[in-house]
Amino acid sequence: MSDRLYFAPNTISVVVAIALEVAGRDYELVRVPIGPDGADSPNPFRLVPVLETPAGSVREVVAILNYLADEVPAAGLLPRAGLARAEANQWLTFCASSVHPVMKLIFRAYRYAGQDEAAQANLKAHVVPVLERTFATVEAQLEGRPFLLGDTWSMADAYFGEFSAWGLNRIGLKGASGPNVARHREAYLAHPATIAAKAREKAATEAQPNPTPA
Ligand SMILES: N[C@@H](CCC(=O)N[C@@H](CS)C(=O)NCC(=O)O)C(=O)O
Repeated sequence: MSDRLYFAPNTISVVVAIALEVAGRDYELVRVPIGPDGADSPNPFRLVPVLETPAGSVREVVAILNYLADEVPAAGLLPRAGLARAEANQWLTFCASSVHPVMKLIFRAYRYAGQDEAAQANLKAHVVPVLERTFATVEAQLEGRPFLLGDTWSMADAYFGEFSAWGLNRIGLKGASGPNVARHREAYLAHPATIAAKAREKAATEAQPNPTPA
């Protein structure tokens, strides 16, 4: 039995697909509804990603990446142990707690500010500077280093790389054009696993035009 990744197009589930590509795992993509329409999502929180493996299900990007890193240590998804692993988790958690939920305040502003457009605009105006600070943190971290952990690529680079693309293309953050962040994002987008995962997601999205309640 192969892994099954419950995904939605253009969401953070692509980062788990990238990890599966790097790890060389055999996986199937199952498109599911998310958000308010996701009543039938396999995840009670109606979120993607969810990874179903022969050993059981895992959700939350940080947990899934740690699981895969331990299952396939030779793939180098994350440093194996010790301070280096802790440092990788520090950046994964930064993405999961300081970047993603803050971006969500913009993408799903109606959820946090109601339907009033002026209230949503006010929320967004306050959120953008908070996000700019997170991008400034990464810009500084990448000074003189190709990757977040230094000379060694890890899944933290893919995770932030996807948010970096969102920051540029969906939000228009100034910090997304910082030289270090821009160079890092280009490397992320050119990585063979990123290209493979995005191509598979596109094909699966076209093959499953209607999300399948699981
Ligand atoms: N903390 C979760 C967040 C997952 C998440 O928010 N996924 C988004 C897609 S990028 C989603 O499913 N959104 C649906 C919603 O917020 O209703 C994780 O890291 O896996």
